[in-house]
Amino acid sequence: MLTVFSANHRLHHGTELKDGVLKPSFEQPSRADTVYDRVRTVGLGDIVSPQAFGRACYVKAHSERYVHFLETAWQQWTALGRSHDALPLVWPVRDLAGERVPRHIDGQLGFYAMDAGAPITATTWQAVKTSADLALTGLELLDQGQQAAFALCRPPGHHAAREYMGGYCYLNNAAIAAEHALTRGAAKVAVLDVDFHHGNGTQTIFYDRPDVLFVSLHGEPADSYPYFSGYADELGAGAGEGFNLNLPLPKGTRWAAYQQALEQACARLRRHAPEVLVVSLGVDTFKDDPISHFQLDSPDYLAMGRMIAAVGVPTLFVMEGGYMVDEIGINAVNVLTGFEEARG
Ligand code: Q9C
Ligand code: ZN
Repeated sequence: MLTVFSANHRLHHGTELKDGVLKPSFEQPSRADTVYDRVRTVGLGDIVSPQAFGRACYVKAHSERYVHFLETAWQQWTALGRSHDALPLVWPVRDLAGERVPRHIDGQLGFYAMDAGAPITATTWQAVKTSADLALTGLELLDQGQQAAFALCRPPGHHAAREYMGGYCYLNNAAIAAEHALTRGAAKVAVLDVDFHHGNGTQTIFYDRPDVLFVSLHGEPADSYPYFSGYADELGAGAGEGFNLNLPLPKGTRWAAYQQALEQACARLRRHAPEVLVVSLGVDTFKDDPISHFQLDSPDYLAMGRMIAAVGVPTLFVMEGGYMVDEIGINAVNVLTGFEEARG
């Protein structure tokens, strides 16, 4: 399996609020470098560099004004003499309208963010667009006849929606790749999200559409970030009703229960019969993950890869979360080697 990678991910390293204190983010550069090292150690396959696609591809999944905001936020922030990470402080919740875009950068940050978990630094945009380019390049490898590809994306993407960032995510790499598959002629696409956190961004981008099925396994929202989405009764809307499947799982979920839910997910994916499967590959379901509470162990990821292979569709893996840096490489690459073993 080919891996798409760029060192540009190192241009993004920000801070986050943890227990009320601003600290270096869990979403740090060593994550992608550790996965890269593991890809090389096991000899997964060649590593290729991304092509530059540009905003025409990004705005299939996002609005023009949001992409423009991401491009210009740092310049607007520093124009006020600020030099630390740009973070939002105020949001248009419930009865605060939130329809007009504020002129002030502090207002724009709240308008275009779901939380304070996506800091913007001087070089964040360069890393963000390269991350989307990795996913787009991976999709084109499938288009050229590869059975599978791995986009080693960083920053991750699945919390980013059409017009907002959050949860370490800016552009939704998986959604951008799914849209690109449609552009390239696929009629039906599916996204399987195995990150510990609900892929709220991907869900909302495709919520009212039947052409992109979204299936997610995640910690139940009553206990787990992003708290406000991921319930089992979110089924899709309008023409998209029945094309959104959430499988929330309780705290402490182990492989036996996870496997059952994944089998249900795979059955739904087979019934959709997509021409391309995009997997939002987060390994923050690992037992020692510092911000999550599932109990998967390293060998379980091999089994996960075998089950995904049995869906039998050309598959693009897109890296999402996973914060136990010591084992993120083993776990992520186990999914890929499990997949390769099963495909033969
Ligand atoms: N104590 C991804 O895995 N912070 N994003 C949650 C919980 C946000 C995770 C804090 C976690 C975002 C891509
Ligand atoms: Zn996650």
